[in-house]
Amino acid sequence: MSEITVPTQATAAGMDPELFETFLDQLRRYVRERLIPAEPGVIEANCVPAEIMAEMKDMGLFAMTTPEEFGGADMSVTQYIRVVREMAWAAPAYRAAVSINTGMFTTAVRKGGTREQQAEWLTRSASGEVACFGLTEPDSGSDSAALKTRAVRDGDDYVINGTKRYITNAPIADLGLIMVRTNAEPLPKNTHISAILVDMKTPGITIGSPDHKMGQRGALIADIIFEDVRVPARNLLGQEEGKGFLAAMQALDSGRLSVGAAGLGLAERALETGLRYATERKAFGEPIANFQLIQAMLADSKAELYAAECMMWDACARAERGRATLECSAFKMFATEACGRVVDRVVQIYGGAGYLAEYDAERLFRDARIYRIYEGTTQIQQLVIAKQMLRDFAART
Ligand code: COS
Repeated sequence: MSEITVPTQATAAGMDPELFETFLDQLRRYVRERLIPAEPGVIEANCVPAEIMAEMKDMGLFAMTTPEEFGGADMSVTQYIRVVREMAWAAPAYRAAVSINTGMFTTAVRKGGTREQQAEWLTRSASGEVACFGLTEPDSGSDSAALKTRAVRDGDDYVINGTKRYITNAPIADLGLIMVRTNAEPLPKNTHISAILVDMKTPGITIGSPDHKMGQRGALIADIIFEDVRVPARNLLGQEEGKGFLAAMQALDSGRLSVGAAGLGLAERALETGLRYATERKAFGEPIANFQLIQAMLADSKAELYAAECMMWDACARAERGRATLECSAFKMFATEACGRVVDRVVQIYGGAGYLAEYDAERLFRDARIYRIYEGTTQIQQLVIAKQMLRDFAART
Protein backbone atom coordinates (compact mmCIF):
# COMPACT_ATOMS: atom_id res chain seq x y z
CA MET A 1 0.00 0.00 0.00
CA SER A 2 2.89 2.39 0.59
CA GLU A 3 3.24 3.28 -3.10
CA ILE A 4 0.38 5.80 -2.71
CA THR A 5 1.76 9.33 -2.75
CA VAL A 6 0.13 12.69 -2.35
CA PRO A 7 0.29 14.27 -5.84
CA THR A 8 1.84 17.73 -5.78
CA GLN A 9 -0.04 19.57 -8.52
CA ALA A 10 -1.46 22.29 -6.35
CA THR A 11 -3.74 24.99 -7.71
CA ALA A 12 -4.54 28.34 -6.09
CA ALA A 13 -7.41 26.63 -4.26
CA GLY A 14 -5.37 23.66 -3.07
CA MET A 15 -4.56 20.43 -4.83
CA ASP A 16 -6.05 19.67 -8.24
CA PRO A 17 -9.59 18.47 -7.34
CA GLU A 18 -9.51 15.31 -9.50
CA LEU A 19 -6.10 14.23 -8.23
CA PHE A 20 -7.29 14.92 -4.72
CA GLU A 21 -10.39 12.74 -5.04
CA THR A 22 -8.23 9.90 -6.42
CA PHE A 23 -5.82 10.31 -3.52
CA LEU A 24 -8.67 10.33 -1.00
CA ASP A 25 -10.07 7.07 -2.44
CA GLN A 26 -6.62 5.47 -2.15
CA LEU A 27 -6.22 6.77 1.38
CA ARG A 28 -9.64 5.37 2.34
CA ARG A 29 -8.49 1.95 1.14
CA TYR A 30 -5.17 2.32 3.00
CA VAL A 31 -7.08 3.15 6.20
CA ARG A 32 -9.46 0.18 5.81
CA GLU A 33 -6.97 -2.41 4.54
CA ARG A 34 -3.76 -1.42 6.33
CA LEU A 35 -4.25 0.92 9.29
CA ILE A 36 -7.36 -0.63 10.87
CA PRO A 37 -6.04 -4.23 10.68
CA ALA A 38 -2.76 -3.02 12.29
CA GLU A 39 -4.59 -1.47 15.27
CA PRO A 40 -4.05 -4.39 17.71
CA GLY A 41 -0.27 -3.99 17.29
CA VAL A 42 -0.49 -0.23 17.90
CA ILE A 43 -2.49 -0.81 21.06
CA GLU A 44 -0.23 -3.58 22.30
CA ALA A 45 3.05 -1.71 21.68
CA ASN A 46 1.64 1.75 22.49
CA CYS A 47 3.22 3.21 19.35
CA VAL A 48 2.74 3.35 15.61
CA PRO A 49 5.06 0.68 14.12
CA ALA A 50 8.17 2.03 12.39
CA GLU A 51 7.15 0.51 9.05
CA ILE A 52 3.79 2.33 9.10
CA MET A 53 5.51 5.60 10.05
CA ALA A 54 7.81 5.05 7.05
CA GLU A 55 4.84 4.33 4.77
CA MET A 56 3.04 7.48 5.92
CA LYS A 57 6.19 9.51 5.22
CA ASP A 58 6.57 7.93 1.77
CA MET A 59 2.93 8.67 1.03
CA GLY A 60 3.57 12.34 1.75
CA LEU A 61 1.12 12.48 4.65
CA PHE A 62 3.46 14.79 6.58
CA ALA A 63 3.57 17.18 3.61
CA MET A 64 -0.14 17.56 2.88
CA THR A 65 -0.41 21.23 3.86
CA THR A 66 3.14 22.37 3.07
CA PRO A 67 3.51 24.74 0.10
CA GLU A 68 4.77 23.07 -3.06
CA GLU A 69 8.01 25.06 -3.05
CA PHE A 70 8.96 23.39 0.23
CA GLY A 71 8.09 19.89 -0.92
CA GLY A 72 4.40 19.70 -0.06
CA ALA A 73 1.02 19.12 -1.71
CA ASP A 74 -0.41 22.47 -0.54
CA MET A 75 -3.87 21.07 0.16
CA SER A 76 -6.67 23.53 0.81
CA VAL A 77 -8.16 23.60 4.31
CA THR A 78 -11.18 21.59 3.12
CA GLN A 79 -9.05 18.96 1.42
CA TYR A 80 -6.81 18.56 4.44
CA ILE A 81 -9.67 18.30 6.89
CA ARG A 82 -11.38 15.69 4.69
CA VAL A 83 -8.15 13.64 4.91
CA VAL A 84 -8.18 13.95 8.70
CA ARG A 85 -11.75 12.68 8.81
CA GLU A 86 -10.81 9.62 6.73
CA MET A 87 -7.74 8.89 8.87
CA ALA A 88 -9.86 9.17 12.00
CA TRP A 89 -11.68 5.96 11.06
CA ALA A 90 -8.51 4.20 12.21
CA ALA A 91 -6.94 4.35 15.69
CA PRO A 92 -6.25 7.98 16.74
CA ALA A 93 -2.51 7.25 17.03
CA TYR A 94 -2.08 7.50 13.24
CA ARG A 95 -3.62 10.96 12.99
CA ALA A 96 -1.73 12.12 16.08
CA ALA A 97 1.59 11.10 14.49
CA VAL A 98 1.12 13.36 11.44
CA SER A 99 -1.33 16.05 12.46
CA ILE A 100 0.93 18.30 14.51
CA ASN A 101 3.17 18.65 11.44
CA THR A 102 0.32 19.20 9.01
CA GLY A 103 -1.87 21.27 11.34
CA MET A 104 -0.59 23.51 14.09
CA PHE A 105 3.12 23.47 13.23
CA THR A 106 2.71 24.20 9.53
CA THR A 107 -0.06 26.75 10.10
CA ALA A 108 2.04 28.74 12.57
CA VAL A 109 5.21 28.67 10.45
CA ARG A 110 3.31 29.52 7.23
CA LYS A 111 1.50 32.43 8.85
CA GLY A 112 4.20 33.74 11.17
CA GLY A 113 7.58 32.51 9.97
CA THR A 114 10.09 34.42 7.85
CA ARG A 115 10.88 33.03 4.40
CA GLU A 116 14.14 31.56 5.67
CA GLN A 117 12.34 29.90 8.58
CA GLN A 118 9.70 28.50 6.22
CA ALA A 119 12.37 27.15 3.84
CA GLU A 120 14.17 25.35 6.66
CA TRP A 121 11.41 24.19 9.00
CA LEU A 122 8.55 23.50 6.58
CA THR A 123 10.90 21.46 4.40
CA ARG A 124 11.98 19.42 7.41
CA SER A 125 8.39 18.96 8.55
CA ALA A 126 7.25 17.91 5.05
CA SER A 127 10.01 15.31 4.85
CA GLY A 128 8.56 13.55 7.90
CA GLU A 129 10.61 14.88 10.78
CA VAL A 130 7.97 14.67 13.52
CA ALA A 131 6.87 17.96 15.09
CA CYS A 132 5.47 18.90 18.49
CA PHE A 133 3.69 22.07 19.61
CA GLY A 134 4.55 23.29 23.10
CA LEU A 135 1.87 25.48 24.64
CA THR A 136 0.42 23.74 27.71
CA GLU A 137 2.32 23.74 31.02
CA PRO A 138 1.81 22.27 34.50
CA ASP A 139 0.16 25.53 35.68
CA SER A 140 -1.42 26.76 32.43
CA GLY A 141 -3.82 24.86 30.20
CA SER A 142 -6.92 26.84 29.25
CA ASP A 143 -5.19 30.01 30.47
CA SER A 144 -2.45 29.83 27.86
CA ALA A 145 -1.22 33.40 28.35
CA ALA A 146 -0.18 32.51 31.93
CA LEU A 147 2.57 30.18 30.71
CA LYS A 148 5.86 30.44 32.61
CA THR A 149 8.55 28.96 30.36
CA ARG A 150 11.09 31.76 29.93
CA ALA A 151 13.30 32.59 26.97
CA VAL A 152 15.95 35.17 27.76
CA ARG A 153 18.10 36.74 25.07
CA ASP A 154 21.83 36.15 25.53
CA GLY A 155 24.00 37.31 22.64
CA ASP A 156 22.93 35.49 19.47
CA ASP A 157 20.86 32.94 21.42
CA TYR A 158 17.77 32.62 23.55
CA VAL A 159 18.16 30.55 26.70
CA ILE A 160 15.02 28.57 27.52
CA ASN A 161 13.98 27.27 30.95
CA GLY A 162 10.66 25.70 31.90
CA THR A 163 8.38 22.69 31.56
CA LYS A 164 5.74 21.87 28.95
CA ARG A 165 3.06 19.30 29.75
CA TYR A 166 0.82 16.86 27.80
CA ILE A 167 2.76 17.53 24.62
CA THR A 168 1.62 15.25 21.80
CA ASN A 169 4.52 13.49 20.05
CA ALA A 170 7.09 14.74 22.60
CA PRO A 171 8.70 11.27 22.85
CA ILE A 172 9.20 11.04 19.07
CA ALA A 173 9.58 14.69 18.06
CA ASP A 174 12.46 16.05 15.99
CA LEU A 175 11.08 19.59 15.69
CA GLY A 176 9.27 21.82 18.17
CA LEU A 177 7.39 25.08 18.06
CA ILE A 178 7.58 26.18 21.66
CA MET A 179 5.61 29.04 23.20
CA VAL A 180 7.75 31.00 25.67
CA ARG A 181 7.54 34.13 27.76
CA THR A 182 9.97 36.78 26.53
CA ASN A 183 8.68 39.35 29.00
CA ALA A 184 8.29 38.60 32.69
CA GLU A 185 5.21 40.84 33.04
CA PRO A 186 1.95 40.34 31.10
CA LEU A 187 1.61 42.69 28.14
CA PRO A 188 -1.50 43.86 26.22
CA LYS A 189 -2.90 41.24 23.80
CA ASN A 190 -0.56 38.71 25.41
CA THR A 191 2.50 40.03 23.58
CA HIS A 192 4.68 38.78 26.42
CA ILE A 193 4.47 35.43 24.61
CA SER A 194 6.79 34.52 21.73
CA ALA A 195 7.18 31.34 19.68
CA ILE A 196 10.51 29.72 18.99
CA LEU A 197 11.52 26.91 16.64
CA VAL A 198 13.54 24.29 18.43
CA ASP A 199 15.53 21.31 17.24
CA MET A 200 14.44 18.74 19.81
CA LYS A 201 17.94 17.20 19.93
CA THR A 202 19.35 20.43 21.46
CA PRO A 203 21.30 19.84 24.70
CA GLY A 204 19.32 20.61 27.86
CA ILE A 205 16.02 19.14 26.61
CA THR A 206 14.67 16.17 28.57
CA ILE A 207 11.53 14.26 27.63
CA GLY A 208 9.44 12.73 30.44
CA SER A 209 8.07 9.20 30.29
CA PRO A 210 4.95 8.91 28.13
CA ASP A 211 1.84 9.55 30.27
CA HIS A 212 -0.62 6.71 30.91
CA LYS A 213 -3.94 7.77 29.43
CA MET A 214 -7.57 6.62 29.40
CA GLY A 215 -7.41 5.81 25.69
CA GLN A 216 -5.77 6.65 22.38
CA ARG A 217 -2.97 4.09 22.86
CA GLY A 218 -0.03 4.83 20.59
CA ALA A 219 -0.68 8.59 20.57
CA LEU A 220 2.12 9.63 22.86
CA ILE A 221 2.12 12.60 25.19
CA ALA A 222 4.81 13.61 27.69
CA ASP A 223 6.47 16.50 29.50
CA ILE A 224 9.29 18.44 27.88
CA ILE A 225 11.75 19.95 30.33
CA PHE A 226 14.02 22.78 29.19
CA GLU A 227 17.12 23.47 31.28
CA ASP A 228 19.32 26.27 29.96
CA VAL A 229 18.54 25.28 26.39
CA ARG A 230 20.36 27.55 23.93
CA VAL A 231 18.49 28.20 20.71
CA PRO A 232 19.74 30.57 18.00
CA ALA A 233 17.87 33.89 18.11
CA ARG A 234 17.20 33.50 14.37
CA ASN A 235 14.75 30.71 15.35
CA LEU A 236 12.36 33.20 16.95
CA LEU A 237 9.17 32.86 14.88
CA GLY A 238 8.87 35.89 12.60
CA GLN A 239 12.13 37.22 14.06
CA GLU A 240 10.06 39.34 16.41
CA GLU A 241 9.20 39.01 20.09
CA GLY A 242 5.54 39.09 21.10
CA LYS A 243 4.08 37.13 18.16
CA GLY A 244 3.73 33.82 19.96
CA PHE A 245 0.20 34.11 21.32
CA LEU A 246 -1.15 35.13 17.93
CA ALA A 247 0.71 32.22 16.32
CA ALA A 248 -0.70 29.81 18.91
CA MET A 249 -4.28 31.05 18.48
CA GLN A 250 -4.08 30.90 14.68
CA ALA A 251 -2.63 27.40 14.94
CA LEU A 252 -5.42 26.43 17.33
CA ASP A 253 -8.06 27.53 14.81
CA SER A 254 -6.56 24.95 12.45
CA GLY A 255 -6.09 22.41 15.26
CA ARG A 256 -9.75 22.74 16.22
CA LEU A 257 -10.89 21.93 12.69
CA SER A 258 -8.67 18.87 12.81
CA VAL A 259 -10.00 17.68 16.18
CA GLY A 260 -13.59 18.28 15.04
CA ALA A 261 -12.93 16.15 11.94
CA ALA A 262 -11.22 13.50 14.08
CA GLY A 263 -14.32 13.35 16.30
CA LEU A 264 -16.55 13.09 13.23
CA GLY A 265 -14.50 10.26 11.69
CA LEU A 266 -14.29 8.29 14.92
CA ALA A 267 -18.04 8.69 15.52
CA GLU A 268 -18.83 7.57 11.97
CA ARG A 269 -16.83 4.41 12.51
CA ALA A 270 -18.51 3.82 15.87
CA LEU A 271 -21.95 4.24 14.33
CA GLU A 272 -21.09 1.81 11.52
CA THR A 273 -19.98 -0.67 14.20
CA GLY A 274 -23.21 -0.13 16.14
CA LEU A 275 -25.32 -0.51 13.00
CA ARG A 276 -23.66 -3.83 12.18
CA TYR A 277 -24.06 -5.10 15.73
CA ALA A 278 -27.74 -4.10 15.78
CA THR A 279 -28.44 -6.10 12.62
CA GLU A 280 -26.54 -9.19 13.86
CA ARG A 281 -27.47 -9.36 17.53
CA LYS A 282 -30.79 -11.02 18.25
CA ALA A 283 -33.11 -10.54 21.23
CA PHE A 284 -36.71 -11.67 21.67
CA GLY A 285 -36.17 -13.78 18.53
CA GLU A 286 -35.20 -11.00 16.10
CA PRO A 287 -32.35 -8.56 15.32
CA ILE A 288 -32.32 -5.72 17.82
CA ALA A 289 -32.24 -3.30 14.84
CA ASN A 290 -35.96 -4.06 14.46
CA PHE A 291 -36.72 -2.40 17.79
CA GLN A 292 -37.74 1.23 17.62
CA LEU A 293 -35.77 2.29 20.71
CA ILE A 294 -32.59 1.00 19.04
CA GLN A 295 -33.59 2.76 15.83
CA ALA A 296 -34.02 6.02 17.76
CA MET A 297 -30.42 5.82 18.96
CA LEU A 298 -29.20 5.09 15.44
CA ALA A 299 -31.26 7.91 13.95
CA ASP A 300 -30.27 10.53 16.53
CA SER A 301 -26.62 9.63 15.95
CA LYS A 302 -26.95 9.85 12.17
CA ALA A 303 -28.67 13.23 12.32
CA GLU A 304 -26.02 14.66 14.64
CA LEU A 305 -23.18 13.46 12.43
CA TYR A 306 -24.91 14.90 9.38
CA ALA A 307 -25.07 18.27 11.16
CA ALA A 308 -21.40 17.99 12.15
CA GLU A 309 -20.44 17.20 8.57
CA CYS A 310 -22.32 20.24 7.25
CA MET A 311 -20.52 22.38 9.83
CA MET A 312 -17.21 20.90 8.75
CA TRP A 313 -17.68 21.91 5.10
CA ASP A 314 -18.85 25.41 6.04
CA ALA A 315 -16.17 26.09 8.67
CA CYS A 316 -13.44 24.93 6.27
CA ALA A 317 -14.77 27.11 3.44
CA ARG A 318 -14.83 30.11 5.77
CA ALA A 319 -11.31 29.37 7.03
CA GLU A 320 -10.14 29.36 3.40
CA ARG A 321 -11.54 32.86 2.98
CA GLY A 322 -10.00 34.34 6.17
CA ARG A 323 -10.24 34.22 9.95
CA ALA A 324 -13.03 31.89 11.07
CA THR A 325 -12.36 31.54 14.79
CA LEU A 326 -16.03 31.32 15.79
CA GLU A 327 -16.85 28.65 13.22
CA CYS A 328 -13.72 26.58 13.97
CA SER A 329 -14.67 26.58 17.66
CA ALA A 330 -18.35 25.88 16.97
CA PHE A 331 -17.52 22.94 14.71
CA LYS A 332 -14.99 21.54 17.19
CA MET A 333 -17.45 21.88 20.06
CA PHE A 334 -20.44 20.39 18.23
CA ALA A 335 -18.61 17.57 16.45
CA THR A 336 -16.74 16.35 19.54
CA GLU A 337 -19.76 16.59 21.82
CA ALA A 338 -21.82 14.72 19.20
CA CYS A 339 -19.02 12.16 18.99
CA GLY A 340 -19.26 11.67 22.76
CA ARG A 341 -23.01 11.06 22.52
CA VAL A 342 -22.63 8.67 19.57
CA VAL A 343 -19.97 6.46 21.19
CA ASP A 344 -22.08 6.36 24.35
CA ARG A 345 -25.15 5.21 22.38
CA VAL A 346 -23.06 2.60 20.57
CA VAL A 347 -21.97 1.12 23.91
CA GLN A 348 -25.67 1.11 24.87
CA ILE A 349 -26.63 -0.70 21.66
CA TYR A 350 -23.98 -3.33 22.41
CA GLY A 351 -25.45 -3.77 25.89
CA GLY A 352 -23.24 -5.77 28.27
CA ALA A 353 -20.82 -6.51 25.43
CA GLY A 354 -20.22 -2.78 25.03
CA TYR A 355 -18.52 -2.74 28.42
CA LEU A 356 -16.07 -5.47 27.47
CA ALA A 357 -12.57 -4.63 26.28
CA GLU A 358 -12.77 -7.26 23.54
CA TYR A 359 -15.29 -5.21 21.53
CA ASP A 360 -14.44 -2.04 19.58
CA ALA A 361 -17.30 -0.12 21.23
CA GLU A 362 -15.47 0.05 24.56
CA ARG A 363 -12.23 1.32 23.02
CA LEU A 364 -13.94 3.87 20.78
CA PHE A 365 -15.80 5.19 23.85
CA ARG A 366 -12.50 5.75 25.70
CA ASP A 367 -10.64 7.07 22.65
CA ALA A 368 -13.32 9.70 22.00
CA ARG A 369 -13.23 11.31 25.43
CA ILE A 370 -10.16 13.51 24.93
CA TYR A 371 -11.64 15.21 21.85
CA ARG A 372 -13.90 17.28 24.12
CA ILE A 373 -10.81 18.44 26.04
CA TYR A 374 -7.71 19.05 23.94
CA GLU A 375 -7.16 21.95 21.54
CA GLY A 376 -9.45 23.77 23.96
CA THR A 377 -12.17 22.28 26.15
CA THR A 378 -15.83 22.64 25.20
CA GLN A 379 -16.02 25.34 27.84
CA ILE A 380 -13.16 27.29 26.18
CA GLN A 381 -14.96 26.97 22.82
CA GLN A 382 -18.06 28.45 24.47
CA LEU A 383 -15.99 31.41 25.66
CA VAL A 384 -14.46 31.93 22.22
CA ILE A 385 -17.85 31.77 20.49
CA ALA A 386 -19.56 34.08 22.99
CA LYS A 387 -16.73 36.62 22.88
CA GLN A 388 -17.04 36.87 19.10
CA MET A 389 -20.86 37.13 19.30
CA LEU A 390 -20.70 39.94 21.85
CA ARG A 391 -18.06 41.75 19.82
CA ASP A 392 -20.12 41.48 16.62
CA PHE A 393 -23.23 42.63 18.49
CA ALA A 394 -21.39 45.66 19.92
CA ALA A 395 -20.13 46.54 16.44
CA ARG A 396 -23.63 46.62 14.92
CA THR A 397 -25.48 48.40 17.71
N1 COS B 1 -6.86 34.43 15.44
C1 COS B 1 -6.17 35.59 15.34
N2 COS B 1 -5.87 36.35 16.42
C2 COS B 1 -6.27 35.93 17.62
C3 COS B 1 -7.01 34.75 17.80
C4 COS B 1 -7.30 33.98 16.64
N3 COS B 1 -7.98 32.85 16.73
N4 COS B 1 -7.28 34.60 19.10
C5 COS B 1 -6.74 35.66 19.75
N5 COS B 1 -6.10 36.46 18.84
C6 COS B 1 -5.32 37.66 19.11
C7 COS B 1 -6.14 38.90 18.98
O1 COS B 1 -5.31 39.97 18.57
C8 COS B 1 -6.58 39.11 20.42
O2 COS B 1 -6.89 40.45 20.70
P1 COS B 1 -8.31 41.03 20.21
O3 COS B 1 -9.33 39.95 20.45
O4 COS B 1 -8.50 42.23 21.05
O5 COS B 1 -8.13 41.34 18.76
C9 COS B 1 -5.38 38.70 21.21
O6 COS B 1 -4.84 37.62 20.47
C10 COS B 1 -5.71 38.28 22.64
O7 COS B 1 -6.74 37.34 22.58
P2 COS B 1 -7.75 37.09 23.78
O8 COS B 1 -8.09 38.43 24.42
O9 COS B 1 -8.88 36.26 23.28
O10 COS B 1 -6.84 36.29 24.80
P3 COS B 1 -7.19 35.68 26.24
O11 COS B 1 -5.99 35.78 27.09
O12 COS B 1 -8.49 36.22 26.71
O13 COS B 1 -7.34 34.09 25.95
C11 COS B 1 -8.50 32.06 25.40
C12 COS B 1 -8.32 33.58 25.22
C13 COS B 1 -8.86 31.61 26.80
C14 COS B 1 -9.62 31.74 24.45
C15 COS B 1 -7.17 31.35 24.95
O14 COS B 1 -6.19 31.48 25.95
C16 COS B 1 -7.40 29.91 24.62
O15 COS B 1 -7.79 29.57 23.49
N6 COS B 1 -7.12 29.00 25.57
C17 COS B 1 -7.19 27.60 25.35
C18 COS B 1 -5.87 27.07 24.91
C19 COS B 1 -6.02 25.71 24.36
O16 COS B 1 -6.83 25.43 23.49
N7 COS B 1 -5.18 24.80 24.86
C20 COS B 1 -5.28 23.46 24.44
C21 COS B 1 -4.01 22.79 24.13
S1 COS B 1 -2.99 23.63 23.09
S2 COS B 1 -2.26 22.36 21.90
